[in-house]
Amino acid sequence: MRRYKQRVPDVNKILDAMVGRQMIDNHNNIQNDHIAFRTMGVPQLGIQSLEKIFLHYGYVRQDAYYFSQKKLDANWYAPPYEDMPRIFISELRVEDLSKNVRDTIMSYTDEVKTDPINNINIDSAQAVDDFLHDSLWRLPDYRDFSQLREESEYASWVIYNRYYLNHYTISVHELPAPYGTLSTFNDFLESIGIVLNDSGGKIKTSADGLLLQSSTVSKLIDAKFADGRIEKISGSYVEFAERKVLHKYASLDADKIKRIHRREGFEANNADKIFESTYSDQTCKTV
Ligand code: OOG
Ligand code: NI
Repeated sequence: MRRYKQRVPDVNKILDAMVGRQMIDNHNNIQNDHIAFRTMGVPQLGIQSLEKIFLHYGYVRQDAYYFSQKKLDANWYAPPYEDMPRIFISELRVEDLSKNVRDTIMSYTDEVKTDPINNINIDSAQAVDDFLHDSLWRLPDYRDFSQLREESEYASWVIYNRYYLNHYTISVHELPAPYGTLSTFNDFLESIGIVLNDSGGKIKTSADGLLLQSSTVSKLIDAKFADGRIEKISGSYVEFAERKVLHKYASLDADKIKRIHRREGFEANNADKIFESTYSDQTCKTV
């Protein structure tokens, strides 16, 4: 979270304003619905590699999702305890890209000879933290980055940002009235100058109407490339989720409602649009 907060100034801006409006007492008072990571889908990396960390700590793999246009696969993982965030991991289907882009990606990922998770001391939280922020492959040069971005904005994001946290997610339904719905919370966010991803509308709603999500547009970071160029590229963003109570628990008293009574999991159509929080069509709105 320390590095994520440095990369995404919106996090402290939002939390400070939430304290100011007495939604929470302090920054640690929010419920983190889930966190997300992105990976390259090559044999020694990808979901099957990164998930080992979370499986080791007791997470359990749940549904898989497929995004044909974006050429992505994803999985989500349920935590061992209720107060821990869910995990969402996606991977680029490198095999489905054009030969040129595939070759460029593999010139980087081939530097990783074997699954790196097998070489870290997975029991050490510090070792895991270091691993997530270590370089897996050489720093990209700007030409390669631009070539990837033309075909897949996800590919260019991962080649530069690697396993940096892609987003964390504030649970909006936990907040006191009137902020406990995504529509009022979004209004609050915009009133403090936060720019929201509006791909598919600012609120993405699941088919059953029970999972509502919105997200900020990713912050642009100054990226230094191997050729010495410094360019502004997409970093990470913040997400907001409202999970409504399942119909069968509609008569429960508000103070009895726990996570198990609310809509679980994710929704492919929502996710498809949330990925675009780091895509140029959205990030250009902040400059
Ligand atoms: C993940 C986008 C999907 C969700 O909650 O459905 C997502 C990403 O941008 O890597 O976060
Ligand atoms: Ni998410």
